[in-house]
Amino acid sequence: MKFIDNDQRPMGHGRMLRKEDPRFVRGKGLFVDDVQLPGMLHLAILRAPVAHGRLVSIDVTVAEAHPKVKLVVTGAMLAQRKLAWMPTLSHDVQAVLVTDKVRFQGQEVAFVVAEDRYAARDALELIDVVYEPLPVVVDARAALDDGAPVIRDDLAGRTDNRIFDWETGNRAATDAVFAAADVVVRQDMVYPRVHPAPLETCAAVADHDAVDGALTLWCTTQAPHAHRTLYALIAGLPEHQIRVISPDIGGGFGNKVPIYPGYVCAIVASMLTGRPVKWAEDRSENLTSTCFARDYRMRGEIAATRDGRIRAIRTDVLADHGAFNGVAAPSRYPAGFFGVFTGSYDIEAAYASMTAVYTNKAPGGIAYACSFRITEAVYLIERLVDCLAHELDMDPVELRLKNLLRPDQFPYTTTTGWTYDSGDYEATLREALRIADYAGLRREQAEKRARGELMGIGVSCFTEAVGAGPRKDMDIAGLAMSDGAELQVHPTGTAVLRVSCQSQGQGHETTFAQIVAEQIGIAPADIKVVHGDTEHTPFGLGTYGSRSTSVSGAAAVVAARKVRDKAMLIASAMLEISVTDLVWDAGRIHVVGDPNSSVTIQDVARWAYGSGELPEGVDGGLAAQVHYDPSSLTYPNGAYICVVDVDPGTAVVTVRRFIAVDDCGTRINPMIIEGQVHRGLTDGVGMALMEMIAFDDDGNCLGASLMDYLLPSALEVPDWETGFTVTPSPHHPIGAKGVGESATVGSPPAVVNAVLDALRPYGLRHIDMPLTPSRVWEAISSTGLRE
Ligand code: PCD
Repeated sequence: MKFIDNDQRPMGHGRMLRKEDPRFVRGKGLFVDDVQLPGMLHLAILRAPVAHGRLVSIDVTVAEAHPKVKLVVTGAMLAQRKLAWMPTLSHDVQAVLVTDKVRFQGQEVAFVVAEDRYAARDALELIDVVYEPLPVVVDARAALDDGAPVIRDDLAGRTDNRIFDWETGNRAATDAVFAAADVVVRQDMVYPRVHPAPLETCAAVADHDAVDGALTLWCTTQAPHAHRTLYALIAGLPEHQIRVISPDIGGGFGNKVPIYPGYVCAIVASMLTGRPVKWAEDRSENLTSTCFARDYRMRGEIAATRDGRIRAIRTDVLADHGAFNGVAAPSRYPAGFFGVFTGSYDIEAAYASMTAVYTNKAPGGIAYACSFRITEAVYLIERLVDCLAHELDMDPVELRLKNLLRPDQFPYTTTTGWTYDSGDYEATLREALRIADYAGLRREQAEKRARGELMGIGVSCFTEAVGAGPRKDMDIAGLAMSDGAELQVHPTGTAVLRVSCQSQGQGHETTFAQIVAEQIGIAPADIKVVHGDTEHTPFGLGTYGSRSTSVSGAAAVVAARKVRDKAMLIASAMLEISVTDLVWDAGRIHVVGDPNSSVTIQDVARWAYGSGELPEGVDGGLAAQVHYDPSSLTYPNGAYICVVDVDPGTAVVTVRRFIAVDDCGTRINPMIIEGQVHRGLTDGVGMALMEMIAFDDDGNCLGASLMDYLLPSALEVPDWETGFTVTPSPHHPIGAKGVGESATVGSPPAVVNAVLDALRPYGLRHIDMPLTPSRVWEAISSTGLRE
């Protein structure tokens, strides 16, 4: 059953070229910034130069006098309309425009609406603002100091910067295992603040029709339906009068999940001017003011027996959420899915505690290419396992093999309460070892070490938790995380599938057509997938946390199966035989034992809309609609091996090879999966070696452009070597699990483990990401072992 790939199948799942690519490669996509409406105005936002400062005065008279300026709006003006603050996705509020004080550099202070983008930007310079600087807090630890300036004094009764305290697992049981353990290893580590940095920045075009009261919003959102509901709540507009259109999206990566002030400003501007208004960020605005990710300081501890049996894990985390808690995570999970920090191992006891704080940084904690904080959790455990291997002087693969969950343990409930659906972790790891020729790599390393060369091999085994989520447990802003799908087969036998998820480049127009094709035998080319328009799709929570395949994909399967069931009934009337005497065979329905007596799904469709007789109780037409509530999450897993060379003269790390074996259950389109994995691995190498959004003591963002914030390009990454195992999810209707973020989640620890393995001769156990040449150089120098 394993290692089977449906490469060559013409009809359903398989390696099919992407239906959306002909328009993308010809530059014919429609992105928000391509939307041009008659009479459209342009909006630009004035952003705060200081990170913390009281707003003393703001004078917009000169800007208003600019000949091309139509409107200038300040926080005070929004406050009059009760629009100065908006809810975030995590039960906090965020300023749309500053009314009282600035809380991070780049925060929205005022906006200008003008006839063109350049005039709007020019007029920003004409606004005169006086700030009274306040002491700045950029360090999460300092935010907890007694007497630290209170950043969120807008919240009634606030006397400190603590957002929440959270814990999971059993503290006493974990402490007891630690107290009795043979070996305990402790390691502090930082997962630095990084930014999703999608190719397309955030943008919106708002068009409010004052006559009929309807609002159309073209918007870079990963969750059009959820956004519509929130706009209804924020702006007090009737929800049925709001249409959110998320056209082609140039990458989301979690960056386009929250509602940003710019979107709200565009809506307000259109309402006030009576004209369509476009707002589009530039790169620096995107990097400095939209949601960042990670920024966790973790103290990790792992307890084991002397022979390498992992028994317990314990961690304490300080989470920096920036000035507004903009985290996108299901309500009951303020720390996202960090609770899955026991990873791929059978661990007796675990305990995590976390404190989240406000700092003078842009709002944060977005699920950037991870299912809500699982990236941090995977990094923690995978680094700790390597630290333990270091301590025990054991091969990191051998240590993992000793502790990985066994196939017969599934479904497996972790000590922190997460039930993994399926997996064969050892098979996945063994496949990676085979592709890598692990033994050969270790031999090569030994030879190189003898010559003073620094080669490292790093391993990581990860478990993701995707497909949020069951409505009994998971909601965002009160909206349960289930998804809709509607499938309509036309009289001529082509079909339209309408889904609530939202592609940002993943290829849903292809894979969702394949999902349906596999079920009803209509070719993917004849199935159109409609998404990203609240007027034309069923309600659902959108695309992030790799949830589309697990939730919307399941909805599509169930809708298709309903259509198939109805087609069988109609076929029984057409063939004048009982439905129990019919068999379904990939789009053809025939009489048992008589393949020649058959009708196709296309024949059935024509009949369904025609005047032919239908069975008792069956109505005309061929369509179905479903709202799918997943019973649980799906848990993809993977085993990654990274090979690096560290230049002893410059401390530059080169990733020479990277082997990624992923198990996402049933594979719909292997080509798309490989693309997803390649992308995620590039992300992972970037975070491990290059990316970090840093701040100086005054709260100036030091990563405000792509000159300063380094993103990896093809030059920094090797040719990826991918493999797979297939362990279907038992509760997903086709056994598929998500895969979109797996590689981003699983790869950073493999890279860091590889670098530390290369530096073994120096006795180093840990260096914090990003492993830039200067950091690696400093670490090597600190050992005193280099002359
Ligand atoms: N698949 C297949 N098979 C399987 C699975 C899957 O084939 N088994 C495929 C599908 O269909 C799609 C893809 O693959 O197409 C993916 O999927 P998934 O995993 O389900 O996911 P989704 O939901 O769809 O998506 C989402 C993700 C995320 S989340 C992210 S970050 C990223 C990824 O996705 N993003 C992006 N990827 C991508 N790609 C691109 N191109 N772009 C983008 O933006 Mo978050 O939370 O948001 O942070």
